[in-house]
Amino acid sequence: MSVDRRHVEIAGAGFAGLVAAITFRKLGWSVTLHEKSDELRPVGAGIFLWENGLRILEQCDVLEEVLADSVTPPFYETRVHDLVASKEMFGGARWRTMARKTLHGALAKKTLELGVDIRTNSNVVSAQIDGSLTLSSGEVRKADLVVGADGVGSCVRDSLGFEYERTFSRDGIARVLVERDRELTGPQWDNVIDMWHFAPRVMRILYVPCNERYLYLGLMAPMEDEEASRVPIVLDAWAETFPQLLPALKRVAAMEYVRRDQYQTNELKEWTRGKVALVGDSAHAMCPALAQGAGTSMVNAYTLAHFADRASDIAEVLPKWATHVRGITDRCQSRSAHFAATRSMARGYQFTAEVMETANTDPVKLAGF
Ligand code: FAD
Ligand code: 5PR
Repeated sequence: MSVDRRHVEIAGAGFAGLVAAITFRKLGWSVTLHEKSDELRPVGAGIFLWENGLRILEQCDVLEEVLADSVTPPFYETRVHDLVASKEMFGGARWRTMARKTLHGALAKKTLELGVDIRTNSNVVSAQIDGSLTLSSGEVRKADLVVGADGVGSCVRDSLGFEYERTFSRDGIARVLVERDRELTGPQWDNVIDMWHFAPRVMRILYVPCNERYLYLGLMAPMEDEEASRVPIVLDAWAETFPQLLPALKRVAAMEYVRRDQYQTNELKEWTRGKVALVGDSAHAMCPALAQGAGTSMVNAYTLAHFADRASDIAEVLPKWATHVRGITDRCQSRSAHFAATRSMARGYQFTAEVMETANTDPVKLAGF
């Protein structure tokens, strides 16, 4: 049995915090994970993972479990005004679609198995560069390293005054998980279908099979289109543009609570300060166009743990880690922002080798092995 050597305090049990907790624990650290909610639960609907994220699942020993409850659709199809613009298979590269609870559930279970000290209802209010965390209860927790994985509204980040630039794009998206319907079966409904309409108004639905049971739907429209932005959704407006999806849209219209987000990009000058490191959306919230929000979060959490574990001086290694990994994240973030701003994913065949750089990154190599 490994002796607990060093101690890490992690704020936030999203994908970044869970992967950080698992990786540090596997390296023999003692780990406390703070989650402000009353239980570990996922936010959001469905998710794509690519080679980079799937490798992380391998490293966390949860790949089999996630594969059993996810799919690789035959094609990633793009349609404009109901005409097929492209059908992509990413040159055989691995990709997978799933419900977010499949991924979050597998990671959460693993943190428990590994003996991570998980504290729910634990609200982090600030961090200090000497490696301590302050909770809303007033308790101060000391560690060799503090990880701010507390998402886009990060208290760890804001309490330390990290500077960042936040940009919103013009579109918003409602993302839901609905039961699959017998009316939407047959081979064509097994594809991811990204359906764009530009006239008479801009409306898009990203249709994503997650497994036998669930569909992930993203309903996108400009923020200024009041009717198309309304939640619960206005069924007539969506069904007029997407009549073929009527059975699924009826299910969406019947949902009482539907969350809608505006696309945003946060660019930080630094990701680290003293013995504090930010990972995931707290450091690099990005537009979802390349479906890499979660992938980059998990990769950065994993590489952080390995850099910290190898270092004798944590404060000294953190900026080196950030410099080493962030180029690839920054490029993904700016490409995603560009696709969101120009809506140019609609042209089809946008997943070039350059654009797929992040998706195809091997995190194990990136961590320096
Ligand atoms: P988060 O997942 O936001 O996790 C942060 C965690 O920290 C949460 O559990 C939160 O409760 C906790 N927390 C926050 N503040 C505190 C505090 N002060 N103290 C303690 N705990 C705290 N990407 C996709 O690829 N596909 C999608 O379908 C998709 N859907 C999304 C839907 C929503 C609603 C959101 C917000 C994002 C979505 N994204 C999606 C983006 C992607 O999910 C994120 O990039 C990824 O989840 C980031 O992970 P994270 O761990 O950094 O942050
Ligand atoms: N791809 C994915 C996605 O969830 C969204 C987008 C692209 C997987 C929206 O959430 O461009 O809006 C997108």
